[in-house]
Amino acid sequence: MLQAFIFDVDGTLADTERVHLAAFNHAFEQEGLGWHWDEAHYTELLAISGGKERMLHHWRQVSPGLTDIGGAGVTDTLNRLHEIKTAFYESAVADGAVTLRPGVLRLMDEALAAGIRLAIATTTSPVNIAALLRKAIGADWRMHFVAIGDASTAPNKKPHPQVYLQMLSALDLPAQDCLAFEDSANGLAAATGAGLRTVVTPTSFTAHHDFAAALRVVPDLGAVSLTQLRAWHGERAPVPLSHGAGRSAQPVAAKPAAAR
Ligand code: XBP
Ligand code: MG
Repeated sequence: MLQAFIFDVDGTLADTERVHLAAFNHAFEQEGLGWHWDEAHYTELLAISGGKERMLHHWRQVSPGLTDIGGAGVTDTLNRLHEIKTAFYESAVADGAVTLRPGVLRLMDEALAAGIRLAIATTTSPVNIAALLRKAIGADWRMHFVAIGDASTAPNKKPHPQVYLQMLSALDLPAQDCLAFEDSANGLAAATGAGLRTVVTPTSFTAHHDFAAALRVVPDLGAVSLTQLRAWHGERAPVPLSHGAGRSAQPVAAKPAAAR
């Protein structure tokens, strides 16, 4: 029986990557790196989950032998760049740069009213989640989610299933009683790797990805009802776990979702 929704953030709750891209380029310019990612390049770089990992991948692509910039080593430089990037992104989101995608808030409300619990499984940084949902839901946004798995709880980024396994553990539910929502191939692989049936809502950055393993692929959730999600969820047997996936989660303390 469908008991919980587990939402990805970037691309799923909101189409955020254009703002992430602007934030990365702002950090590169502020630090005088001479790097600039255009949308086509960023679309390719999104194959790497995690902003720091993405920048490290680019660094190794453009300057493989470079181990120091301005006296700071790779890790210190990436950490500083990511701090600048995250501050810019947080401020842009607080100023209304992104809104939730169609149907997301309505389905969250309908789910909570029907006793279906909510969790988040993302590779983005915690501050980015708070900025987006504080703006979209309000100061009490955290009360609506039983648990949140993010870059701070799951160091193994998507397509590794760790963050979804953590959420199943926090929800204390088997995968077959949950439904995941994703936007990308990495996210779909992570969710199905944890045994979750997954509804995919692609963005312009991920429309070309392979979503064959999805339960459904829809342009967005604007025309999707809770009744429809229940029917889709009931259509298919649980997804088989990927090899060893069942053993890789460290449980994350769950917080009770308050009534809305
Ligand atoms: C998408 C990501 C994140 C964002 C950038 O996360 O891969 O890395 O692109 O955010 P999701 P950070 O799992 O929500 O789709 O710079 O904080 O990583
Ligand atoms: Mg995503």
